[in-house]
Amino acid sequence: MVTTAPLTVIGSYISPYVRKVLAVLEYKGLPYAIDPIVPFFGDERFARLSPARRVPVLLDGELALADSTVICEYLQDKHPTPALWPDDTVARARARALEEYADSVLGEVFIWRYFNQLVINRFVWNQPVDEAVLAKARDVEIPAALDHLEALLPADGLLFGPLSLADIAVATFFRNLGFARYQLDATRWPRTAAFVARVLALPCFDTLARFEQICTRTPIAQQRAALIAAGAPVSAQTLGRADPVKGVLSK
Ligand SMILES: N[C@@H](CCC(=O)N[C@@H](CS)C(=O)NCC(=O)O)C(=O)O
Repeated sequence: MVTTAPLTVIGSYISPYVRKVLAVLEYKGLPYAIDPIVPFFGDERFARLSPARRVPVLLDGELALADSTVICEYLQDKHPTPALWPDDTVARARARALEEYADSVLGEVFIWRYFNQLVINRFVWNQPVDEAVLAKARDVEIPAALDHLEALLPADGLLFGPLSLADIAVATFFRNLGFARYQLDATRWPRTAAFVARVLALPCFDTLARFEQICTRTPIAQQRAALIAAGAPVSAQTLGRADPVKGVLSK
């Protein structure tokens, strides 16, 4: 369905950073519209809103914000409950550190080294897989990140009691590993596997899964129409363009 709402998110359901913002909007019960453009397919108006040409962008009236953490902090400031951070100062600092780790390290390794080779290079740029980059990510870099998480993640429940942005930021990246058919070895990383399954099963993520699946099965040019037909809250306006362009920070 085509919809209008006070808040609009620009960016595809497939992006882990967009998913992080959508999960926060769902968790906080805030209505939104989405312009589900695949990164690299933003037009010149998009480039003015997001100088790095990256998604997500949040539009709230005259305000345009790029960067998922900045957006989530804004939503938290404007709509404080339910809170995205623990109350305790030390726990809050730990949560922020883990959220930053997820955005930077999991983003770099899971997305730019692994998902990029298998999905983006193939479906956006029509390029062959760089087997050396893929093998290093699969055999060295992803296992190192998983070892790190395995030591931090709880055996039960969530990281800091109630759901926090740290839980959301970690879990979102695993969805993309799944899209790239990475099999997480639950015997080697049992806490991580169970934690990710618990968080992704929460309603704020689960609601998005149907629309993500549509995107994974639909050619980029037809995704918007397919999402409208499936009832996704798609914005009336799009800042999409037909052909991809590399962003400022693209690898
Ligand atoms: N720090 C940014 C990272 C966003 C990001 O890397 N988005 C990717 C999509 S998953 C993107 O737009 N890539 C296109 C590009 O870099 O050209 C955030 O948290 O929003």
